[in-house]
Amino acid sequence: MKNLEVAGLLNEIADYLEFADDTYRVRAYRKAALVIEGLSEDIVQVWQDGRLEDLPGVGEGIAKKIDEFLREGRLKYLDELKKETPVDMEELGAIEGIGPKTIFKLYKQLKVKNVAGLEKAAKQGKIQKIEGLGPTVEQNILKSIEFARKTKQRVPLGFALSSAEEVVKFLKTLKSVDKVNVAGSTRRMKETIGDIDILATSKAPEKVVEFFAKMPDVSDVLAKGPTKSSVRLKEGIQVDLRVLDDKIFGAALLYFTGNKEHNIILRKIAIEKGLKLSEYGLFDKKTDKLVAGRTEEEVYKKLGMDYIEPEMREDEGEIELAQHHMLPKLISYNDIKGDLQMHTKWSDGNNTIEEMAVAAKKLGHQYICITDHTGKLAIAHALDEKQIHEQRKEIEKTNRKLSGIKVLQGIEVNIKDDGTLDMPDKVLKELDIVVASIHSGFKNPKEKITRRMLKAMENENVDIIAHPTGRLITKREPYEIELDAVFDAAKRTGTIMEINAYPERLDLRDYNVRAAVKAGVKLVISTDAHNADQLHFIKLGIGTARRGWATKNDIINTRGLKDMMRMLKR
Ligand code: DGT
Ligand code: CA
Ligand code: CA
Ligand code: ZN
Repeated sequence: MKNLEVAGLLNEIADYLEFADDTYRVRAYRKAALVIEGLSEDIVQVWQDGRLEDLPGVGEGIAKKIDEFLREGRLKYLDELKKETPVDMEELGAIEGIGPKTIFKLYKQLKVKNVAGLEKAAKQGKIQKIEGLGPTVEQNILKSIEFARKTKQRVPLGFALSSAEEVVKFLKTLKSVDKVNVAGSTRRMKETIGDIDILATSKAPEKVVEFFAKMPDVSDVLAKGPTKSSVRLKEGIQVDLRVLDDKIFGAALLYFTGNKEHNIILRKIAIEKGLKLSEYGLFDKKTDKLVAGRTEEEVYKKLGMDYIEPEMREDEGEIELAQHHMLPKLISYNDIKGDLQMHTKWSDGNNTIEEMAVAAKKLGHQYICITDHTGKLAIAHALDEKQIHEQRKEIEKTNRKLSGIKVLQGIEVNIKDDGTLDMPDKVLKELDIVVASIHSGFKNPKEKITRRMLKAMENENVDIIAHPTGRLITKREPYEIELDAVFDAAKRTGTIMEINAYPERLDLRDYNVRAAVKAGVKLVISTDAHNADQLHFIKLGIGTARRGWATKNDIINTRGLKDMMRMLKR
């Protein structure tokens, strides 16, 4: 449905109208946006029937703009508003905690036009003097600017990984390429990526480098030599390629996978054994003879330790475990049997239940759980009790129609300010799985958020806590929460903690997973997919679980349906 898109468009117009100081029209656009956001039928249908003006709050002027947008996919009026506005709304809008009203105020009183101006005004203590803002807002603005700056240069793994996979696929089409492998932080599945590192083997390296630099996605060639090259892709991320001899591929892969600290320790261990380790191989120090290099496994073996999975190579104690043959056996990328959080057209998703089920089956899943939003959450189309019953019928119909995949009915229910849920227990009881999460009050003090969470976990109907820290990788810090207490409660109450695989979330994150595993908490890896293509995100969650040293046994959705259900509270 295009409802959210149209509502977004009207809100964007309202944002810009704040600058015209036209409160009447700002209100009109916001009201219309709210109506369309909450509409239960498709706005395109309303438009095609010529019923736009029947909607409350939609007059002739707004109807015309919606019409133009749905016909042309753009709106001249908005383009003009953007051109006339003296401030960089896009840049300023990305700073968490200030909305269009504040931006307008700051422009009017302090002539703030962009983030640089905003920072200057905050540092000079000018923002706290503005009515309605104050010192806390000023401090938060400075923190948000810092956060935006810190995270801007790095790309979330989800985006980098698909770019890296594209490059690998492209290079494999060239005949003279033998092996291609992703290295660096992307191979370690780190949550953000500085640049993508790729290694290839070939007898004709120059040909490979040439081919690489001419990929259709390349915007700039930053460097090019006989065996290596760096390019910038159109999406903005840098890719480094090195072409090597097959004899030393393992040693090079080990070196360029990193991380640096892990490498340094390996080199020290090599020296203690009278060897020398580099990107060119493992050599005997006296004779300079190559001892190992073709595979990573043989290098680790000659260094006297077990093979260490890339996701663990962070100098977090993994080397010692490998030396004592005590490494955990990590969950593997094909261990997952189902996905327990996703949204459909019933709330803010883009596909039907059946479409999600068919796509999940193609991925090899045996079951999925539909968890559309419910209650009074500020998200469009949150389901009410009646709609939950209607959805049940559709799920049953889908289950009768499809074989090889079982669809469960769940919901994502909001944990309210006082820790109660915004759906009564008698409704929750009837669902297969209940996923609860915090979507409001992110700035509450630590004790309060922790208390809210614990209270929700005490509810016997709550099976899973979704995205437990609320962070968005490049946008929002996690809310403050006492995770140790949460994990204790998870164990005590049998509540499952989610590793949300959505690229912006990865929440729990790697070291939180490790703490949860250590505390004996059971986990689930779910995609939170909002359309069928996003079911692929599961691998990002698995990568995060592996970085947290989780084994198959720690993750409930590595089990078949019956066994998985038995892991839930009820
Ligand atoms: P990134 O790109 O910031 O997300 O992180 P990485 O880990 O991909 O780092 P990058 O691209 O600078 O280098 C790739 C790998 O190459 C790195 O993980 C380890 C290795 N490496 C790079 N520079 C050095 C170094 O100075 N010493 C050692 N021992 N290894 C290095
Ligand atoms: Ca890198
Ligand atoms: Ca690099
Ligand atoms: Zn959510």
